[in-house]
Amino acid sequence: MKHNKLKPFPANFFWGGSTSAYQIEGAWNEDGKGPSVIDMAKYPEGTADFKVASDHYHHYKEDIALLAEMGFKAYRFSIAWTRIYPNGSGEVNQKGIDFYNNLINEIVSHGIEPIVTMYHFDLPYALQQKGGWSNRETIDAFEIYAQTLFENFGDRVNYWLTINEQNMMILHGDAIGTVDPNLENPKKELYQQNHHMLVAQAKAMNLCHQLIPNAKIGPAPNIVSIYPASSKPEDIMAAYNYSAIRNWLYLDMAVFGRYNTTAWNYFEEKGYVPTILDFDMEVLASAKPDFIAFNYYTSQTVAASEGDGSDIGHTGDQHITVGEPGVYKGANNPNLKKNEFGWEIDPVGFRNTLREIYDRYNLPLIITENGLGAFDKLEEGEIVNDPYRIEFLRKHIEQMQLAITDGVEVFGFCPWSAIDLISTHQGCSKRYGFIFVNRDEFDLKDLRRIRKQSFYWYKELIATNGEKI
Ligand code: BGP
Repeated sequence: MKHNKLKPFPANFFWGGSTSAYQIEGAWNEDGKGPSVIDMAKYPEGTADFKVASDHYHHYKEDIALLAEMGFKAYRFSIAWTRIYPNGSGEVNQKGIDFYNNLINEIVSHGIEPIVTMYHFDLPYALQQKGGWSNRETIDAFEIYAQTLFENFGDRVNYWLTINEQNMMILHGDAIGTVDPNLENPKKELYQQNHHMLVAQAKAMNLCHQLIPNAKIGPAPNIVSIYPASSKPEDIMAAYNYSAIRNWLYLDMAVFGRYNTTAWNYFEEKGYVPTILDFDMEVLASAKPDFIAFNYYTSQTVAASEGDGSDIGHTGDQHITVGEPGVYKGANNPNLKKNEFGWEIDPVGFRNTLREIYDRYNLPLIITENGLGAFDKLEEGEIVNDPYRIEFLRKHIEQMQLAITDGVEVFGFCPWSAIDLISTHQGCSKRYGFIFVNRDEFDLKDLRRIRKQSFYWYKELIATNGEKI
């Protein structure tokens, strides 16, 4: 729809940015922290691991001061489960609690709203060794961990996100580093793990409402509009299939507490039906999120399956469609340009996605990731020019405002990433932040922080509540 007049961004809109613990903190084995699956995973040769990352653990005061200088209203970060429970369960590590108390105090003292992801890919390795999410004990461990977070930080944290991109861990966990390489029947097992994560999420949402009634909690999947490659009815069916498996399986469960019909049918067809225990469905139906958080980088396009191996295109990236025989085939969208990493750029798709989610679930929305990875360069005079990032974000913010004008309730935008950090599986040269961190793939240099051109642009945008895009 064309609008003659745009609605302004709501007052108190959460302009902010996002990070995750393992990608920014470093200090991977300090102060009692246990190893996570990410610490133990193998990464492609030539890319940095996550051991030092941006060393935020030792720079957090300086980092939060910079976010405050940009005018951040909210900051989305994750808590490392292994700092709180080094073995996933058992003894609490007080130093981990202390670190996040200090971090949250720092954030709050600058008038920034903390938005906390409880679990962002970094499952405690000790739990993985006992079967990880295949083992129902991990549900109990997550519930206890959630309770510890609510009890220790619930007096200052009003916004909670349960699990980051559960759907990407199921669909692309091998690329992310979360899949146990020893799984015998990975796909079937992953949908069993998925079921357990959904139950764990439901329990955490209920617990949050009981223990800190004024707080709000929601899921944080990666949701994007799925386009059919053509108007061929078979292509449209493929888009329905992939939408159900990629998007609605997760949100239908989080919001309505039931399995999406198409996704369930897919489980039956492929032999992936999970074992469901008595009361699981009751727990799932009882839990209600207060909002939906989602990450959006690109739309995806699919065509009808050819029914053979040719359906499987590119593998190894969480934002490029893979395809599955008999279900859908990944396709390029000839209308869209790609970034340097082959991800299609689709700001209008962002508006489409916002509308699709809101029409379906009618809950307030917050974007917890959106952004552009690029090989930024530090120039003489402490200058980092990143006009491509400004352009990317500007176009997405414009479309978000159009979605708001369409009637979608959006209460925040936290692009990826607040500060440079290590990419999920492409090392540190692929940068996303408003703030440059001076290190190379393997040379840690001085890790000093440098404001990029986008820092000043975003600062002004926030100061004008999005009027000056
Ligand atoms: C999302 C993850 C983030 C982040 C982002 C960018 O899937 O939630 O943790 O890494 O993608 O991806 P990448 O780091 O692969 O460029």
